[in-house]
Amino acid sequence: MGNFPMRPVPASEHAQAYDALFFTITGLMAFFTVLVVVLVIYFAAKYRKGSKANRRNPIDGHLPMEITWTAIPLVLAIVIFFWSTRNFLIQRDMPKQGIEIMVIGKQWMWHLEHMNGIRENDELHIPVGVPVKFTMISQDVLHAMYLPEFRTQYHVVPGRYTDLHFTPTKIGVYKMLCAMHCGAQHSEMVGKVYVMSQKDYAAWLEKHGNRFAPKVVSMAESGKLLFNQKGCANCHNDVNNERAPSLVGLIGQTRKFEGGGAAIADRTYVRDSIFSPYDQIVQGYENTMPSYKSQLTEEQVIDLYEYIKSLGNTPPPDGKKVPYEQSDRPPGIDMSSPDNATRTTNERESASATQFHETGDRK
Ligand code: HEC
Ligand SMILES: [Cu+2]
Repeated sequence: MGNFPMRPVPASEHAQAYDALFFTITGLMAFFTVLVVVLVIYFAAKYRKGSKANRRNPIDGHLPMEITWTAIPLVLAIVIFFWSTRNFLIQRDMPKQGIEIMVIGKQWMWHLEHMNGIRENDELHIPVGVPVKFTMISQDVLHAMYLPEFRTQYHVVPGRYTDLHFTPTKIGVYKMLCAMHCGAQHSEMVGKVYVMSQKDYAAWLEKHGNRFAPKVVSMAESGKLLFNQKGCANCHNDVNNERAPSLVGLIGQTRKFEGGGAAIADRTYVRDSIFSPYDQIVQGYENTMPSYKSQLTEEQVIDLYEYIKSLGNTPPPDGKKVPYEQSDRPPGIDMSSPDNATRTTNERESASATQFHETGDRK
């Protein structure tokens, strides 16, 4: 079957499992089609009008036969059901370990980001034999990440994170396609996945895998930069203060809201908090946080999430608020960059004044 020209090379663990099921179903279909067609033709010929076939003792009921032709397909259908359900569940169950990749679909390209900050467009470099996990979101319309050689596909939706995983088993260059008709140049939304040996991958990482940028900044570091540049630090810092709750240890916590309701702070929650902060107001606070919908891209929101996640998982002290002046800057990565790490309290104060001014005319 290795060179069967009608299918893409199987290049992942799932591809083997998928093909086994696919060819079993196709084989069964072919078998029953041939069986039925041959019998129809045979009996049509044998009992055609005027033939000398023996027509005595016509049978108009045969219980064992009916049970047989009901039971066999039933058993086959049930086996196929459980087999495909098992394949599906394995495919949808994200592995704990593995390489995490952020995927942003936009008309008409794939933008991919590695956790260490390497960014790629319409190209992805990964090592063989290691699980790869995608977290995906669209910046505009519906797309679908489709990797035929890995036999996997999943929707990439605006406003919602979806995921997908595969473990490449074969070194090579494979296709990355969009399987959702997403506009005029949909057919050009094509990329390549480079599956490399562990050694080549290490060498690729060494060069930062990037021909253009001399220095790569990790996602969490870019998140921290943004956090300062966009004025988040004017309200949020390392303790719950009068202006805003601390984001230290936020990820994974259950947040209670004003007016009831609660949610676990995950990637989606952070995105919602940034893009539509008025929908859920954290208990004890007011809706003073402006929406950053028009100011931040999906990519930046992902970076901000990684930064907040990097702030550890000790939950912030409950409920207690300190005056803003007594709170400190957010901890985390030491950027030791002059314009970020060493801004004085005074500068921060004036920056926050601008921020509050700007938020005055929000809807
Ligand atoms: C003007 C002050 C202010 C600014 C600036 C601000 N926030 Fe907030 N933020 C708040 C307040 C107040 C809350 C709690 C009320 C709410 O849920 O809207 C909050 C809530 C949040 C939450 C949910 C926190 C939780 O404890 O559940 C996140 C995440 C968040 N902000 C991130 C950000 C990011 C990222 C930025 C910068 C892009 C930012 N904020 C800028 C005031 C601010
Ligand atoms: Cu698309």
